[in-house]
Amino acid sequence: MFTVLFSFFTWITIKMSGNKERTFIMVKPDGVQRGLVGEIIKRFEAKGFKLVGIKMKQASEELLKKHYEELAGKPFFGGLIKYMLSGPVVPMVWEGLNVVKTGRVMLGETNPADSKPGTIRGDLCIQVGRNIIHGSDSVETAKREIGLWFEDKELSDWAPAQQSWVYED
Ligand code: IDP
Ligand code: MG
Repeated sequence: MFTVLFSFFTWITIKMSGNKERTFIMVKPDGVQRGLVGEIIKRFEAKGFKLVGIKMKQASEELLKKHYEELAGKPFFGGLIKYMLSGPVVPMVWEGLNVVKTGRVMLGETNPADSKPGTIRGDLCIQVGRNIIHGSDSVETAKREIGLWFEDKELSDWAPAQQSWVYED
């Protein structure tokens, strides 16, 4: 009996923690300037993901260099930092089952020219240096990026009324 109950609760916990995966999504300065914040939020909302954090912010050079630290050696790094400093960004945290991987699929490829129609980059932008949106590439990266851009108290843990209509159980 104990084993059955234990397995059941472990199963429930695993299922729920899957639905609680989080990713860091950010509308870049060109997305903000082009009035695409609403369009981007709309796609994540309509998919069924849950918004748990959002703000508008003029990022500092220090924050952006940390955010993109693994690209520091690339020839486009200077231009990337300048682009990201060129105006406010809209950082967000979205939650849901496989949201990191699915979020990347929704974004499309890094280069909009390689992105399929139906994806955000495939539909809404043209060049790699103006690709309007950032999305974490792994669960580990997402944790690091969320920690860089948000304090814990800025994230809301809430239960959407639609939850049981989005997930099977
Ligand atoms: P990702 O945003 O799809 O994860 P990354 O390889 O992590 O792509 O690169 C981060 C960002 O750096 C890209 O979104 C894009 O803004 C910029 N970037 C990447 N490659 C190039 C390039 O070849 N030229 C200019 N900018 C680039
Ligand atoms: Mg990346």
